[in-house]
Amino acid sequence: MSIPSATPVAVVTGASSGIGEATARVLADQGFHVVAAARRLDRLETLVSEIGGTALELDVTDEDSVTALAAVLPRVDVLVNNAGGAKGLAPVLEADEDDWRWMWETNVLGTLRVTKALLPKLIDSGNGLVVTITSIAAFETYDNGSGYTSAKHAQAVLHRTLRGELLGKPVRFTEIAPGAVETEFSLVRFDGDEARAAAVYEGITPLVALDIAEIIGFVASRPSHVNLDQIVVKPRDQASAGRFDRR
Ligand code: 8X3
Repeated sequence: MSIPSATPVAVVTGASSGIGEATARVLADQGFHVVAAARRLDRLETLVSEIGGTALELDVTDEDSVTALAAVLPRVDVLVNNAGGAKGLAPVLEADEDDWRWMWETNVLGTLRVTKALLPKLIDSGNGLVVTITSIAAFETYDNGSGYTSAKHAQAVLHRTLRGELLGKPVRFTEIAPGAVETEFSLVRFDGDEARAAAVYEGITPLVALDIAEIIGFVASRPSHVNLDQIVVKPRDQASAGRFDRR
C-alpha cells in the first residue's frame, strides 16, 4: 500500500457501502487519492480495485485502530466522517443500553476520535476540509428514536463546535444532514429485517447514496474561502423525520 504525498488525500470512513462508498467514487473521480476506511476490508478492496486509492481497515470505536490509520497517512486534505448509524426504534422507557452505547460510540465518539487524530494533518495541508454526515435527526427529535436523535445531536454539536474552535486555521467544516436515503441504514437499524427496512422507503422516492456523494463533491470543489456550514437534504416526498407523502 502506498499513499502518495503529492496528490490530495481524502479519507472516507464507513466507505464499504452506501453514502461512504458513493463518496469515495465521486472524490476519486475528482482526482483525490481516496483512503477508503471501514471494518469490512473485503468490500473496500473491491472498491479500490475499481477507483484506485487505498483500502484500510478501520473501526472508529477502537482508539488503536484510529491511531494506526493516522500513522500511515502522509497527508490529509479531506476527511468525510460518514461512519455511524442507528440501532433499533424504542421508546425511552424501553431503551436498550447496548443499542445506545453502539450509537454513541460510532456516531459521537467515532467522529471525535477520527477528527482529533487527523486534524493536525488537515491543518498542515493548508486547505483542509472536514465533512460530517449527521442527519435530520440532528435537528429533530422523534418518538422511539431518542438513542439515534440524541447521538446525532451530539455528533453535530461536536462538529459545529470545531467550526468555531478552529476559526483562523486553514480548515473548513461542513455538516451534511440527510433525511431518508435508501442504503443499508434501515437494514442495520432493524437488525437485518429486510421487510421492515424496505417499508421505510415504501411509496416514496427516497434519496440514494449518490445524491449525497455529489453534494460532498460540490463542497470539496469550492474555493478555499467558501465554507458551506450546513446542508439539510431530504427527498421531495419528505417534509420532516416522520412526515412523508406516501403513494
Ligand atoms: C436518517 C434519517 O429520519 O431516519 O438519518 O432519522 S431518520
